[in-house]
Amino acid sequence: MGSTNARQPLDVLEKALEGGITCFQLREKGPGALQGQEKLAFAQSCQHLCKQYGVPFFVNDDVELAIALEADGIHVGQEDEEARSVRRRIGDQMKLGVSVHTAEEALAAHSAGATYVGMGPVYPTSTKLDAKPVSGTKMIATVASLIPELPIVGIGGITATNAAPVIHAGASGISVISAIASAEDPRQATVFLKEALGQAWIERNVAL
Ligand code: TZP
Ligand code: MG
Repeated sequence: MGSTNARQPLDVLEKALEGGITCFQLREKGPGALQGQEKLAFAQSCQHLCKQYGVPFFVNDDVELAIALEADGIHVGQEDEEARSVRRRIGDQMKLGVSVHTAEEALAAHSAGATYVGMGPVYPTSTKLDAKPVSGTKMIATVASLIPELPIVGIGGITATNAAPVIHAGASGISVISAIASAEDPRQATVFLKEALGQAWIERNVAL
């Protein structure tokens, strides 16, 4: 998150909601991350804001928190609780996102009950320090043709100027942190991202 916005995450979220994000994921981790009651209260504030805009609220990693808040979704990585076990705990209503990096992981996530998979980092990023090597869009294309019914969300270094190849490769959407959170104007940055995505969708449909 950029220095201007670092102390007002709820303000950034509200601007992003005004700009038209279609999903929000709470990813509270790293040095200085809120814990316990503070994390719970912050999560509730984010969820409340999302509800006002009718935007689904997801929790990253923390299955207990997602269940306690009756979140719309939970997202886990390969190093977190196993997707099949998460699906068992959350039932069939809550959405389940799983980060994958290979076709095998995507197939496993699909059969474990994932609603969608996250793939990346598509481009270089400094946001996630323990991110895997940059994957480009090729693996997205592979998974999209292997499991067409499984939505893919690209992540990592995505901006309004480089989002199109992610959609062209077969992703259903993109996920960003810095392109919105570090922007001078998070609302306008969201609008630009949506415009880029809209254009990419037109190009993809024309190419079909
Ligand atoms: N997983 C892979 S890259 C990444 C995550 C959570 C960080 C994406 O952040 P940014 O700022 O949009 O590159
Ligand atoms: Mg994780």
